[in-house]
Amino acid sequence: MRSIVLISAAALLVGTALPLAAAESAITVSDPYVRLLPPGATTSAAYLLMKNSGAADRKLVKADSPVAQSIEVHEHRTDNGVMKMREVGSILIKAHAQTELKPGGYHLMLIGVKRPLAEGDSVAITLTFDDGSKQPIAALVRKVQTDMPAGMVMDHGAMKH
Ligand SMILES: [Cu+2]
Repeated sequence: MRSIVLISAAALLVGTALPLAAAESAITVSDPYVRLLPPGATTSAAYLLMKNSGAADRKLVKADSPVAQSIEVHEHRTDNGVMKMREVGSILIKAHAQTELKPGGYHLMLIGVKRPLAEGDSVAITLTFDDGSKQPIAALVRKVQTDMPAGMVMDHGAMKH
């Protein structure tokens, strides 16, 4: 009987701990990757898919990486046929929905990349959400197929922030 009592005590502990753990991990990140840039480039972009399994809307407010001096949360938008990008304060991931960061849309701008990034390299990025929770991810460097002309990509990389 004693062991049964212990088991139910343990179950109780797990039961109380789970809601907290779930609150921390309502956002699931999948397929994070960083755009491969030509040698010498020090600005790149990271893309990923965020799924919110929680009941509350969540916002991505910040990202950091040891390989970049800073990371800005950006959005690409086409205004009158001209593609522009701007810094946005946050990216919304609605409750029970998902938000994709992808070429031509939202992205994380890696500024001041400190070392050359080769295809297949893993880039550590820490995401911070509006509830204060943080999530470390590992983004693989990969070639990104794009419809943008090469000049546009170069402009993007050279853009002053
Ligand atoms: Cu950008």
